[in-house]
Amino acid sequence: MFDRATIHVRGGKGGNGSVSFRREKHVPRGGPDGGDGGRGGDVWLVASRQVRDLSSFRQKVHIRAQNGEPGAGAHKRGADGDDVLVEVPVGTEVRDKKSGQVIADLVQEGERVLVARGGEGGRGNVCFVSSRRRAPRFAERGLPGEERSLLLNLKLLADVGLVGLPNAGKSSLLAALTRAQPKVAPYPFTTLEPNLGTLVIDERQIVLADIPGLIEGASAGAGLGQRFLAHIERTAVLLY
Ligand SMILES: Nc1nc2c(ncn2[C@@H]2O[C@H](COP(=O)(O)OP(=O)(O)OP(=O)(O)O)[C@@H](O)[C@H]2O)c(=O)[nH]1
Ligand SMILES: [Mg+2]
Repeated sequence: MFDRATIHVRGGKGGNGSVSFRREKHVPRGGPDGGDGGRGGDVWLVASRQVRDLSSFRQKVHIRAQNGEPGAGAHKRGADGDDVLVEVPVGTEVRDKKSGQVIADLVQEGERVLVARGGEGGRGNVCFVSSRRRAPRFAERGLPGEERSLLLNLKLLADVGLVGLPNAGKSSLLAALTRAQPKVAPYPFTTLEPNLGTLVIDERQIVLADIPGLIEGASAGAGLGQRFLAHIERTAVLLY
């Protein structure tokens, strides 16, 4: 199960402003008319139930939004770059890789977060006209988009977490209560990846999570512990 990934995101660059002067028949020296550049697109992450895990981010992934178009003559503003929506599984925690800070915890279907803002477009030369400078021969450049690396960490969303020593019968219980078919065997650490099962009681659905067995010191990394504790962090009930 791919429950961790690193991705690199970058907003689109803003389009450059235009340096342009009006050209018309019989008007020898037209005024400046260079338009502004468009904004670069933003990168968003959105939680989706269609995505089950982070395996689509297995390889180092670079995601960038579209650049803004440059401005043009006749006061034409460049088109804005398109935003990019990246689907991640519901339950994905998003951290800034450099600071380690949590940016978002996407626990609801459709919940989204802006992770890299596109750059502003540059202003065209029209904007730089003043009483002393009637014909500016310069315009602003578009700004680069925000750029950063993100750590994605998927934490399953279950109502009940089954915890216990290896070989205690957790997977057997999950198999007995739900239609899940986890591997059951008479030796410790049979379960290496979390299993989910759904129990239906009075039209209510309860999701049970079976995780690898825990031994003493799991929270400090003993056995397979630490890595899977995150998956039961958000359950309403822990069943021991
Ligand atoms: N006698 C008895 N054996 C059981 C019971 N429940 C499960 N077992 C047996 O205990 C063994 C381990 O069961 P699992 O369900 O794989 O245990 P687990 O807690 O998921 O183990 P790990 O995934 O390795 O942590 C299997 O051989 C099961 O058949 C029970 O209620 N009574
Ligand atoms: Mg098991």
